Amino acid sequence: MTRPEITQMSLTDISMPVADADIVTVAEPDLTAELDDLLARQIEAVVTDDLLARWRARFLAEGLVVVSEICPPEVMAALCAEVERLIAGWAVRRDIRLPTTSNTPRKMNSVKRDYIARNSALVPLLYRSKPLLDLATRIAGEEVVLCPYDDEQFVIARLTEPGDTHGWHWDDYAYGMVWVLEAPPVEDGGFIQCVADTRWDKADPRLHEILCSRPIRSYALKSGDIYFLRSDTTLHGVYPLQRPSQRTILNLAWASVADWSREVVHETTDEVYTHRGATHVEDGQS
Ligand SMILES: O=C(O)CCC(=O)C(=O)O
Ligand SMILES: [Fe+2]
Repeated sequence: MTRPEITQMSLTDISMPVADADIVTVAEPDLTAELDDLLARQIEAVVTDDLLARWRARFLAEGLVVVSEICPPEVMAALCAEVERLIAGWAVRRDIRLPTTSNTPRKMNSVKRDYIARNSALVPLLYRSKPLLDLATRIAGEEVVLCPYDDEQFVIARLTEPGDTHGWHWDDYAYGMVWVLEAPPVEDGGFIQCVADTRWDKADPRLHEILCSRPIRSYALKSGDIYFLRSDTTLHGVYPLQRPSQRTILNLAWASVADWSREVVHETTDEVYTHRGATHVEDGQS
């Protein structure tokens, strides 16, 4: 059996607009195979048993592990171009505070899941990519599956202004793979911070108590880095930008099998990524 030919040209084709198509119908089998093949080959080449053991130990200890090596450069380049196009077309400005996380702020431009799913083939393909889910499963030590709640599956966020931040929070579902497409120098802020092994009580989040009782780890990531996060039990937030700059991420949110049988109330995502309180930037159409 021969492998599909992999070219920059066909990756560019993956990132063509697919207006008003559903993600189930946009994934051309050969493009799915091409992306999966690229990722599988890269992962096989870089993730030795020894590296996997180190990633897993760090993930268990810190709730976050940086896994940037898994992405071939041509996939990262195609993804950056794709996210740029999605932001230009569908980014919406958010500036809100959320009571369920002790009123921490969300000040950012974001593209919500529906707009991404309707206008991108590449992002939904990445989200469902078997080699990525398999790797996540090996790091987590349990099966990592798609998120049962569509709106939380993937999101794009860009910080640009001084004070822009994705404030301290937990996510509703167990796992996230965050693709840091652009990161400012650490002196400008915009770095991710975590408090491992913490629990979210939505009725009484006691954020400051948790911050004061546990060590906070900060990660100076650079453009092109990727991290895997235990997002439901790792308190996390992005340090506010200190000056005009640009930090852009794509978050792929996955679930545990247990998440599928849990009752989850989604008020945080609904508040951040639905239209309430949103103002448009650029040529946003939402
Ligand atoms: O921007 C980041 O690095 C984190 C994103 C995040 O926590 C989220 O989208 O829920
Ligand atoms: Fe998060």
